[in-house]
Amino acid sequence: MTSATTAVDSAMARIIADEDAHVAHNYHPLPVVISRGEGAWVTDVEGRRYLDLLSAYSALNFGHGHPAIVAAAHEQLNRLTLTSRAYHNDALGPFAAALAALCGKDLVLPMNTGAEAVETGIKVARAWGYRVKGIAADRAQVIVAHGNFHGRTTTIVGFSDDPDARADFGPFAPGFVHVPFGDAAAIEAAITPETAAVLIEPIQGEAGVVLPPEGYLRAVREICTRNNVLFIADEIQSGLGRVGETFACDREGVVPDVYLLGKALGGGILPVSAVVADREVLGVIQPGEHGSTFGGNPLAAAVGLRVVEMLQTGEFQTRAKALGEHLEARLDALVGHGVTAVRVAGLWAGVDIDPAFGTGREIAERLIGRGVLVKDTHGQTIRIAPPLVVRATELDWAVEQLKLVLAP
Ligand code: IF1
Repeated sequence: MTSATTAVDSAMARIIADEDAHVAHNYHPLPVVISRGEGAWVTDVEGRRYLDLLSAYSALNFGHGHPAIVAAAHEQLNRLTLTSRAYHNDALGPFAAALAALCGKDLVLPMNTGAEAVETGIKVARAWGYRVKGIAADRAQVIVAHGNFHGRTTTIVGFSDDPDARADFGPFAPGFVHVPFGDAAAIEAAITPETAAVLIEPIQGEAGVVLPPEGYLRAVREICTRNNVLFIADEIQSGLGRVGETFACDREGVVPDVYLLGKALGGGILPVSAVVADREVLGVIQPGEHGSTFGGNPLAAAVGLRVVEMLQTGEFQTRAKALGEHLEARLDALVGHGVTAVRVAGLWAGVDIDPAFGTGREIAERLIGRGVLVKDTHGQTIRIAPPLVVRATELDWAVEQLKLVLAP
């Protein structure tokens, strides 16, 4: 080890020690300190480059520092960043109009984080249940799926079935009914006159990129329509090009009553989320009944508008579909060679590691040494979600690195 390397390593160690000393330990980060990002690549404090196959859990669909998004942010940053919704501003309307059109809906309720969009969606569904469907006060039920991940607020973790997400955070809100993910008949059986909505991820992300059986989303759509129940699709991670379509629901030609959007809607620059639905649903919310200091701020709206404009062409969706097929073929070749199963939707893959070759975390750590960033989830699975600007040759190289670290 040269003195220069020692010095540099100690610089990295100092940064990690600082973070360790001053930041709450609510994460266990992988041992890499990133200081720059461009496109699908990031660079650490020692100048080493990594292909980013996590994309901040799909918040970086357009890559690090996409020039068109950065330009939109700079223009707005130098003009007006925040007004609150106490006043109008000249950025929110155009953003909401474009996003509503992208979704084929009437109205947008802008928020900031994904969890806020989920919480807002639950409030809207309950208000619709009472004011439109006629459910008795405080009796509304929302059907959710086992294995769900919708965020970290106490309401949301209250209907999670992940012990790590809910331990010692109770008491929890009532009004949620669990069914197995992928089982439409179970949803039908769980519906009562007090059911206001079904809330599901069209593809379960945290669970390990779990795809439902073909036809599931169509069945959920039909069951919700027939029972006058809102179909709320949490597309916060699966939406906005990730799965080779604008939304994961598009894979089955299904339009939910409510879209929950976030992550990539902020262009990888700032938190932007939204609840998008027709007037008959979102119109139940009256002035003063819901809000957020930053929700719909001009900077978020300018970035969000640019993101929507980039999705309107369909180029990112087409690219993700084609590259996803390319990626799937290469990952499938690893099955039986350190990999036990692969699940792919567009440029989003869950790869289950054979325990004989290591845990998901161990594989992620080995990949860091080869310049590839992934994230493990639930023990044996690694998630692969590159920015949609990634190149086929970069995917080939990354899968080759995975093959090399899968040594028994
Ligand atoms: C963490 C997981 C992914 C989401 C869906 C809502 C939200 C998320 C489908 C809430 C957020 C993030 C949160 C982050 C890690 C990451 C994650 F591992 F936690 F589950 F992506 F799979 N709906 N997912 O995936 O959005 O409030 O975070 O903006 O909490 O560790 P948020």
